[in-house]
Amino acid sequence: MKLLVTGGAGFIGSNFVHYTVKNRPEHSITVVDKLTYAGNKSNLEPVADKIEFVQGDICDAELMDKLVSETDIVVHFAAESHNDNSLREPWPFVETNIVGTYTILEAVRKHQKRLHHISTDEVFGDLEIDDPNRFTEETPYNPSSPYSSTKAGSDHLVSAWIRSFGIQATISNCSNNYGPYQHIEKFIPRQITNILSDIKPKLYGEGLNVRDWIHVDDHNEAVHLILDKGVSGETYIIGADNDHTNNKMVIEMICELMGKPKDWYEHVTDRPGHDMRYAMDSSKLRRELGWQPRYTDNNGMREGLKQTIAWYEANRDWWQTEKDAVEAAYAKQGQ
Ligand code: NAD
Ligand code: TDX
Repeated sequence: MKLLVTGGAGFIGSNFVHYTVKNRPEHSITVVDKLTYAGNKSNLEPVADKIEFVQGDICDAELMDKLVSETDIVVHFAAESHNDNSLREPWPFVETNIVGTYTILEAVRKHQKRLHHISTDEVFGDLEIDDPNRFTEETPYNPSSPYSSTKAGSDHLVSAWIRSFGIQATISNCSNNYGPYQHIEKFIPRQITNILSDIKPKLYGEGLNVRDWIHVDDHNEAVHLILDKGVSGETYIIGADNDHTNNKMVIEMICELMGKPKDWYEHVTDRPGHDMRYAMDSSKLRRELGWQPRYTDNNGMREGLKQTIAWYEANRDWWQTEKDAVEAAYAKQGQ
């Protein structure tokens, strides 16, 4: 199959490309990526001779028309993805996440290709800390931030194009990912690179917020199962059942794994509108497609974090030049 991977120079997209080249060599890959601050062509360096790379914007209708016409399946990762940035400047989120997805949908409709749309658990809003419920494919949408509302909008567009125009498409909503190549503005790599820079990790508010942390390879394996066996028109929830780990516990685990006292961190200003708890019920994906994550529970997360820490230690050149600017932007907000 020919895959067109949007956003393939970003965190999850580049891991998807590496994973596919290694484990699914039957696929050929074209990556289209605008190379925003979050995209880095060097993320694809190890597989550069095995893929085609096009620098371009998913909002460019002419380009997307051409690229989609030449592929079998579009795997759509490209997005503005960071909540804190969406609170500082929402417009790029509206443009890329909504207009970009619309542009892809129109090309998919015209050329009768297939689409897999990558989305997030954040479209469902949040749960109270003691709420035993988990998000399922039937949970109503209730997004909180400019980021999550534009992702919700993009999901609705995909559903409407399936129903109104009969396009072949699937959607997946995944929880928080971690692993190599994640931008250092995000929670886990920010704390790892803080410690490597002798800066104390920064915990928003009390740090009781819960995320269902999933290793990026487990997410990408699920995406491949959906490409192989997913039913058009269906949505699949992806989560690792790690939903008892709050941010404070994650920082303590990172401190411990990096040889610092467990409490070597500081509390900083909380995120406005900060979602409290996400929890995912991925039983449909497990039951219908046979998905089984490898990095489950706290032991799995410790193992995944150890590998991730080792990657940031070994790849200082990848993040060092951006560290001061990222921290300066956070410092302006007291974070
Ligand atoms: P990322 O910010 O690391 O990467 C996004 C990539 O998209 C970058 O390479 C960037 O250059 C590219 N891009 C942005 N705007 C573009 C445009 N207009 N045209 C072409 N390329 C553009 O994001 P990520 O964390 O890898 O997330 C990938 C996808 O997964 C997103 O759709 C996100 O909503 C979703 N998701 C992320 C997580 C997570 O924890 N990171 C969890 C669930 C879902
Ligand atoms: O320095 C920090 N300290 C802190 O306590 C940062 C950067 C974050 N946090 C908190 C906020 C969140 O509760 O950690 C948690 C995780 O924060 P992020 O890494 O910014 O992720 P989140 O906002 O939960 O969203 C992520 O998961 C869902 C991705 O960025 C999204 O793209 C994805 O859709």
